[in-house]
Amino acid sequence: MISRIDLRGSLPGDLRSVLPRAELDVEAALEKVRPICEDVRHHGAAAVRKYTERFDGVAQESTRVPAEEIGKALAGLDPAVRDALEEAIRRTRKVHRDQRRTDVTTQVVPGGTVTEKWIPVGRVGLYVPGGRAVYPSSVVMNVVPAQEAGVGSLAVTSPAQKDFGGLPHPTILAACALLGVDEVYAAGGAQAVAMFAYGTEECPRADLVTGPGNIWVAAAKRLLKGVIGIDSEAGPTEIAVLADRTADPVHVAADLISQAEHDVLAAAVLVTDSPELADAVEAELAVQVGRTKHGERITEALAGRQSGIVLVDDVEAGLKVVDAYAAEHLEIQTADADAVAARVRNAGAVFVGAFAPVSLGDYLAGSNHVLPTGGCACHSSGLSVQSFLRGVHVVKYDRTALADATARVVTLAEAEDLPAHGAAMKARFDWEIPS
Ligand code: HSO
Ligand code: ZN
Repeated sequence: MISRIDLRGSLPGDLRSVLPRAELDVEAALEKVRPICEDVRHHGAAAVRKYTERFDGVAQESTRVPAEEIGKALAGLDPAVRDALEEAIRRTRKVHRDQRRTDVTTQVVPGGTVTEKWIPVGRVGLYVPGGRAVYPSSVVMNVVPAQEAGVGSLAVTSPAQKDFGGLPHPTILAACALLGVDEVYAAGGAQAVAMFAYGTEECPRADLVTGPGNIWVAAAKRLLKGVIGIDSEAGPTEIAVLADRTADPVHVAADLISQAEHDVLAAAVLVTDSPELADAVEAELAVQVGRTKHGERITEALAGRQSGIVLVDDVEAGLKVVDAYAAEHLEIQTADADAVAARVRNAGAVFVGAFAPVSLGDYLAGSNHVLPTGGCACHSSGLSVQSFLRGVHVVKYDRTALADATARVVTLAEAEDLPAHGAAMKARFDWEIPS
């Protein structure tokens, strides 16, 4: 059911090309979302509502969710879910509060300083998926870092649900209430991203949109990047497990299945130097998939070309493989997992040892679960307070410090054939270059 890739012997030079990974054709989706985005740009909320009716089957009077509906959703929330969400918020806040940055002033020369000032983004739109996936946990993962960064204006959008009177799912609304978010929209897909990018009569434009979504959301983010800031495009979930013979196949199989549960396109990859573990995990997958609720979806995900068991000679080679793969989530289940994990360079988040399954990180570790997918972990980070801040350099030089810099600036400006640059310096000194 799950394919095997045998890389024992020697590793190929272009490791990535032999590793399993789904191709997500965002480019093809671009042409479909372009007219939607244009429509929202020119016709505002009416266009958003039109596509909500077309794609979500909900006719709305307004995209904005009335405040009393948010309150009602919280009142109706299962107390156990409320308790769990509150603890998730506490832990996530604790970690993200520590990510806050302080401004740093560097004295470059006497009388000349550069301060790196961290300024929160003014207004942020947070996208929370709502198709098959209803993730109040994603509300927490988006809202908490934005709040801790000090973002002043924060709006959440989530698709309108036919079964819930055209509102977003009630647990999404309840999570917003718990986080103190009162500006919520019932809109999804490309039209929601366009709503934030261009603004409508019902929703002022935002500077940045974050949060995972389906392929239409990813395509709209790609198209509108620049009009609005984006976090990442976020493809289907991925888990890679680097394990040796000391790992428990029951745990490894359960963890692979946990992320395969998200989507038929989700990726589950085991990298191991133990053929015995590979066999045991494969047997265990069959047993556990048979018992679990979303077995069909999981079977498809595990059998897909994006999933597989990769056999390597040793943990050393395994490290090379997982670095090349750059998984969204990477579990290290080996002897001396700390030492192995310390050497990982490319992963959205690393889960170390037998007691740190990805499921913990999805909900309650305190870490963020909005992470780079599709190999983007080699250049990007997951969502954090930093995602909602801009570092602005504030430059201050006094007369003496500027005088001291003038000759060199003029030289460099002339070398670039930009004499007006040099003139702007000289103008401060009666056109004389101080020696
Ligand atoms: N594993 C998903 C996040 C999630 N899991 C939400 C459960 N709910 C992407 O990191
Ligand atoms: Zn998950």
